Amino acid sequence: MDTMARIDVEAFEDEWEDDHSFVEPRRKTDALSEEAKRRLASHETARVVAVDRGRIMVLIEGEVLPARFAGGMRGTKVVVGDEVRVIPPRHEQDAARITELLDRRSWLTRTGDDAQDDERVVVANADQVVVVVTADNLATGIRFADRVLVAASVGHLDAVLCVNKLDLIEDRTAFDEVVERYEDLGVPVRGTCVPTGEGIGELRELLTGVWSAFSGHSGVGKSSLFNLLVPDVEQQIGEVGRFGGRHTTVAALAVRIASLDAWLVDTPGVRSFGLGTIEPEQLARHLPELARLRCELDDCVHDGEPGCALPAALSAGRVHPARLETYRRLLAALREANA
Ligand SMILES: Nc1nc2c(ncn2[C@@H]2O[C@H](COP(=O)(O)OP(=O)(O)OP(=O)(O)O)[C@@H](O)[C@H]2O)c(=O)[nH]1
Ligand SMILES: [Mg+2]
Ligand SMILES: [Zn+2]
Repeated sequence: MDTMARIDVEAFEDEWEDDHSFVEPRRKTDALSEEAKRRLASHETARVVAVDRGRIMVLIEGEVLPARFAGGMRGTKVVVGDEVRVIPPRHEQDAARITELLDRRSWLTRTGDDAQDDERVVVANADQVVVVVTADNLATGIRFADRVLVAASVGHLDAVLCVNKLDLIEDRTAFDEVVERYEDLGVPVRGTCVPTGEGIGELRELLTGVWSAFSGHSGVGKSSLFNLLVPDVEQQIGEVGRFGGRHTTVAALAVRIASLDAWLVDTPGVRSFGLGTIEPEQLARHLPELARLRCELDDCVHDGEPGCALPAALSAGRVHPARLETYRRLLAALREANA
């Protein structure tokens, strides 16, 4: 049953007009009276836990409820993880009304491809992104992961790398090498296997006490891991809404793991992770081993400039050749896209 889709928008806005207790949120809060500010602040804060097309579910004091934008908020977009102020519904069948979108602490955004600037926020306010790749497609996965790591740096998130489907490889040399390379950068790496449960405990440990969002290509096993990590997820999905039931994840969904004091966000798989909003000159700042370089030029992009510290760092092993290759590839892609 889909109650939200049946809400009559006009009736809804009539009700909104009549609601004199409510303060027009479009106005700058500075322009409001103290009394109005107090009323606005008294609206409860809620967390967006699911968004599927127009449908929004929010968590208010432990309860997951459908929500709609209040009249003055039309055109606003929220994503999973957003904090909003809401007026709780008066009747059980009603939707909560979102009256304000609060500032984001962090954001993971991507564009369709590097040439586009159609920024899509994958998740807001998460502490870390868990980039899921597969052991049998490691090179492709790492190219993807390097992009997500840049986006995580831009959006103030930490990152974890999860190499799933360990059962599909026999020789773990390449995997071991990836562990070393990324742990050196401060990115924890965990190898996992859903059928055997290998590595799940180690992954779970990294999730404790924080908000984590999965990111990865379609079919890498994000939802399988999610289901393993959140054993009662079926029940929670039932509560959250009517989005489930398909194999390929179509909408982001946040679920709380009470035993870990953690939140986990499953996201739909993506084909590409575009970095279209990043200026080529800014890119190096988001690769930690390059950000640390002290070159003569402040705005060195480590592309043959005089006094560049990169060659020395490379021969001293402080920059991994594979990561440099990544950097050069991304730099070329962003330059081409900006050209
Ligand atoms: N062999 C193997 N298969 C796995 C493993 N983890 C997941 N799978 C399988 O991979 C397929 C895709 O898994 P999903 O969990 O749906 O992948 P996803 O990343 O959520 O995909 P999207 O929702 O499309 O983004 C399913 O058939 C899973 O059973 C694993 O560790 N080993
Ligand atoms: Mg999925
Ligand atoms: Zn340099």
